[in-house]
Amino acid sequence: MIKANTLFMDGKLVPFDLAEVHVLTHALHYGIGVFEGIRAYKTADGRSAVFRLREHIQRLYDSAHILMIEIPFPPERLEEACLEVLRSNRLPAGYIRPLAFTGAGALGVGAQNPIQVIVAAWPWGAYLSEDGLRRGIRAKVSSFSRLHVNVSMVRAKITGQYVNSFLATREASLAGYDEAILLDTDGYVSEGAGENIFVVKGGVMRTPPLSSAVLAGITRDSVLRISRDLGVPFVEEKFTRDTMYLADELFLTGTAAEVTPVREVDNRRIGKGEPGPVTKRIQDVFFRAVRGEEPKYREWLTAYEAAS
Ligand code: PPE
Repeated sequence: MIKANTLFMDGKLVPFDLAEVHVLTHALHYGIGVFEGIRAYKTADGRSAVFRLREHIQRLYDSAHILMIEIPFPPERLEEACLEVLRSNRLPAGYIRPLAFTGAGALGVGAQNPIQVIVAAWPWGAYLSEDGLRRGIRAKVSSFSRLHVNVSMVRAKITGQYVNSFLATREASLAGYDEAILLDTDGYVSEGAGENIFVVKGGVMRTPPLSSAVLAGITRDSVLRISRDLGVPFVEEKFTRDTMYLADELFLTGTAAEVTPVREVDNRRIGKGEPGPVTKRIQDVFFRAVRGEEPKYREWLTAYEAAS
């Protein structure tokens, strides 16, 4: 159960327990909302920082633009709201969840109700477990396909689209796996239920291109930048399910999942069945970057003081 002191709702900080909506809230019925997941980390200098705050808030507005819902605040206000929520809850690290959704009023799919906005934050440890981050997880290709590009809006992080991810993760966990990997409707690998995916073979990294049915992950973008700087060759191209089985290494990236190695897919061991050298290097630089230990990635961090 998530618990906090306050959260941001429709323009101001409100007590956590008073942040309520009506049961006839339009978004609750039709999934009309856009959201983000952002992480804040403790940094090496004893302070704290939000990772790639501007890019996440920009993606929230891009998602809203695609869905044609207008967020009644400028982006700078929501960037500030993220920091306010962290400070007011005295969170030196945590997960931040901005959400904009169609509020109560009329019902009917096309009803035009006021847009409500919240930003909440809470502590959230490793998404796919600490052990998963260290040793790698076991994944299963889902029987559900990633929504076709003409069904979903892949550039947008729309709440309703997560029914697809929900079905896939439930199926995978009931079958005893840690996470689901979804293929697109042509049968090519697209992404995890809440993560982008990378394979490594012969020292070359591959990830599906942004022209396919994948979210333009901000962690994906960070990993590509880190790979370029490390001199790890990579290509953005489609690949098939069996390419995963034959990979030397496989890993998932996401704000919640960070950089999580995958040690097994569909009961086939990946490489040596443990995180490989490329994955470990990228994971290491990524965690150094979020903690402010890599000067060249400082621009990704927005510093704040947790205790005010
Ligand atoms: N694909 C999907 C489908 C996805 O949901 C995420 C994030 C990503 C890729 C990676 O994107 P990025 O966070 O920008 O690197 N998933 C979010 C929600 C997880 C949840 O269970 O809630 C997240 O990681 O915050």
